[in-house]
This record gives sequence, structure tokens and C-alpha cells, in this order.
Amino acid sequence: MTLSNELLVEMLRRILRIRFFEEAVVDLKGKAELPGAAHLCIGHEAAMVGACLAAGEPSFITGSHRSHGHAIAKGSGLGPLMAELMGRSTGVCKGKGGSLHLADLERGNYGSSGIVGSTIPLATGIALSSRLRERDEITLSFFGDAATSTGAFHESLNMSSAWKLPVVFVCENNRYGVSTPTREVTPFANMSERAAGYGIPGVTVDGQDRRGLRKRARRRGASPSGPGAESRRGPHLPLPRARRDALRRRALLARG
Ligand SMILES: Cc1ncc(C[n+]2csc(CCOP(=O)(O)OP(=O)(O)O)c2C)c(N)n1
Ligand SMILES: [Mg+2]
Repeated sequence: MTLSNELLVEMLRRILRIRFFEEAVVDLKGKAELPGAAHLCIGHEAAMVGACLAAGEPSFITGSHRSHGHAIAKGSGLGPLMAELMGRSTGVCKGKGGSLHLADLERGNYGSSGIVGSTIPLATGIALSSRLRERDEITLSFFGDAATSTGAFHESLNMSSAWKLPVVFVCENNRYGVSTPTREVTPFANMSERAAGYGIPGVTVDGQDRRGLRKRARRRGASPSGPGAESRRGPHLPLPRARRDALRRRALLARG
């Protein structure tokens, strides 16, 4: 599949917008100017941009606890987004949501949440609504690899498969849930393998390859599918220096 130069430029533009936004968040956090928690998606940018642009319009998304990038990939303005993080009334949720509860209904972003896995049933419900109203819409559900071990994930896959809902489950697999390596708590290396248990086609793509992501997510149609994007790991939180040093020491020791 060939992608137009215009689309490639738009992908790069959104990827860079996400990266620069996240770097500004780090900067503001460092100066203690940003209230509350903020989880970054540095390293995940290409996956979310590829998926959102592939879905086209009309489409909807739900996010995770790491959703600044999902909002930007879906077209939210950087100003209203940053205002939200700062708790201002000019924010996308009038400053009431903050970093962890970002929604932008005008752009089809139905929200993110700090509760791991909690937005997956929401995406399933949106897709059910599209199906009942016979609309040609698609919903993307973004979540991390640890979320695939929640009951909400499994119930949602089961229902969306049984009812043939137009939803794509996009797992951003950075191989960790906070500090727990995913390989220690699941039998799978690729989370897309879980889809097979529900009769859903599951594919794994390189999350740094937005062309591959776009190709996979493009398979529209009234049935669920589950690409798992392999992502580089971004920090869960800007870690305090002492914790960072401890993790580096542990990594060095592990290497011998
Ligand atoms: C239901 C629930 N359990 C535990 C937590 C604490 N928690 C916050 S983030 C996180 C790990 C999430 O890992 P993953 O889904 O892989 O996303 P990542 O942070 O790696 O992008 C956990 C366990 C939570 N927020 N919600
Ligand atoms: Mg993870």
C-alpha cells in the first residue's frame, strides 16, 4: 500500500506534536508548575497516530492512563489540552479532568481513565451503539499490555466478538505494567495472541512503524479486531532521581 506524501507529512506532524507536548509536560513537572499526576507516552507516538489516521472519520477513541498522545493523534489542540492539564477552565474538560481524564467529544475522543482497563468496555459500548444505529463508524480502544489481564478486557472481547462490533482493540505493549515485566505475569509475548480465544483476528505490528500500523488498523468492517502494537517503553511517571538510579543499578546487576 502506498501512502501519499500528504498523509506521511500529517503523520509526522502529529508524532512530533505528541513528542513536543510530552517534553513540555516533563519541563513543567520539573518546575513543579503542573498539578497532579501525568503519565507520558514518549515512545508510543507512531502507534497511536497510525491507528487514528487509518480509522479515518467518523471514528471514536477511548484512552488509558497515558492518553495525552491519543488526544493529540485524534486532533485535539495543544492549547486546550495543556490548559486541561493545568486545571484551567479553557481546557478540553473545563479543567475538571486533568491529565488522567481527558475527553474531547467534538473530536470523537470519549475519554481516558486512571483505572487500568476501565475504558475498554466503554469502547465496546460505543461500538454497540454504532451497530444498533447502523452507522459506518469505527471505535479504537487504546490500552497497555497490563490491561489485557483485567476482566473488563476479556468480557469486552467476548461481547464484541459475539455481537460483531466495529471496534479495534489497540494494545500498546511496552512489556511492563509499572515495574512488573509482562513476561512474568502472562504466558504470551504478544498480547494479540489473546484475541484468538475470542475468535478475533489478532496481529502484532512494530509500534515504531506507523505505515504497518495504519495498514493493520485500516481493516474496517463490522467486526472487532485486535492489533497489538509493540511500543518502546516510556516512563510511567517522571521518576525521582533516587528511583531512577536504583533501576539503573538493578539493570546493570542483571546484566552481570
Ligand atoms: C485497576 C487498576 N489496577 C492497578 C492500577 C495501578 N496501575 C497504574 S498504571 C498500572 C500499569 C499499567 O500498565 P499497562 O496497562 O501495561 O500500561 P503502561 O503504563 O505500561 O503503558 C497499574 C497497575 C490501576 N491504576 N488500576
Ligand atoms: Mg505496559
